Amino acid sequence: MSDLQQDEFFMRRAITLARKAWGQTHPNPLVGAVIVEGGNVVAEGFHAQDGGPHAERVALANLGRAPKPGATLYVTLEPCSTHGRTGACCDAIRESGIRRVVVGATDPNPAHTGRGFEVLKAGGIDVTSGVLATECADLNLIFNQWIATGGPLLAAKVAITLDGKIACRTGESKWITGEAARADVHAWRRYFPGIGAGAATIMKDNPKLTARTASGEVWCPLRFVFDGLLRTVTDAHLPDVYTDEFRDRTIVVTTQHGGMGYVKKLRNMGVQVWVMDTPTQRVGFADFRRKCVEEKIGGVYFEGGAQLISELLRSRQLDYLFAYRAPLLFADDKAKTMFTGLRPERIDQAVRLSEVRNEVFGDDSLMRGRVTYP
Ligand code: AOF
Ligand code: ZN
Repeated sequence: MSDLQQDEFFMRRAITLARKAWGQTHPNPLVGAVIVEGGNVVAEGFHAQDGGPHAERVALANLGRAPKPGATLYVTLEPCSTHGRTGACCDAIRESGIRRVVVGATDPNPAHTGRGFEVLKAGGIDVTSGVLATECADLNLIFNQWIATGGPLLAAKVAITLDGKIACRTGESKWITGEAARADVHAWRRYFPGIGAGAATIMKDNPKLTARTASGEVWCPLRFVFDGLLRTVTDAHLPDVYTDEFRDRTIVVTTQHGGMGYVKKLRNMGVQVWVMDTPTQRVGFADFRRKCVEEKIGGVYFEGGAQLISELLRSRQLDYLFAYRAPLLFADDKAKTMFTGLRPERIDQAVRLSEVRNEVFGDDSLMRGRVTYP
């Protein structure tokens, strides 16, 4: 193995470790670290939760002795150089006597960016940065957004045919994508603090909006129901998200036009309601974003339907898109289309994804990336 191959090999292990805290560190990042001596991993660590010890310190503690001369620390994120809720990792590394550090992504936190490298180098440590940097940064879609903008990552998931359809002309939509793609959706549901769906989707599908984790347990994120007029609430019927065991994790986002009687009814049942002050009968996503900032909600994963997600796009509030595409063609202009409402006349007026990642799930493929507006 060349030196670069060796660095990438151990960085991959650090990435795997970072993922162990998938969805559990917000608003802090996922970070993994390994200590290598003589070509062998001798200690590992990851950042398990917000406010907890950092990955580098966990790995050093797990080693339980001084690193041997020639030891290398691999870490997916630039070590912190300030004393936050925990001491600066750069200090811990310098004190440990480790002489070589290999880093994945640069920390986008303005308090840290680039400083960690300087501090380590000033301490006589040999620093290699940027190893699998894209993969390491990709661990932290939400943290990267929150630390740079102070706001949440509003993301949407769509499952479409090759011609961009989400249902046949009859409305049949189950299932466009296969099982492997749907399992990946569950993993992303676990990553995001909140899931969002519109009133139409709640009424049509009565979804649970929970995630099945790899170990088979059920995880319930915050579940946002966007329902400006409270159409999902009637005297006769209520969807499962308002009545199940996780109903205190459901937040109905509505307007003052929604009928205060039903707001009270929901609150009495233990469901949370955000009444947004708006002149229209629909919830504005810029207002929703501001409310997420207030409530410190780092990201929301919108799952439908087409109208809600198109509106997010039209209002330029969609930050990230997960597009699963199945090898199907409906070739029917009466089949339901995912995105509507924009009218580009030239290609350069189109919405485009950047930082694109392509992944394969059986015969389906996922293209995901940051939404950039013309
Ligand atoms: C690291 N290793 O494992 C993590 C880092 O409030 P604190 O003390 O947890 O500090 C949070 C900041 O530290 C966070 O914004 C990010 O810049 C960095 N996170 N750094 O060296 C880690 N979790
Ligand atoms: Zn740190």
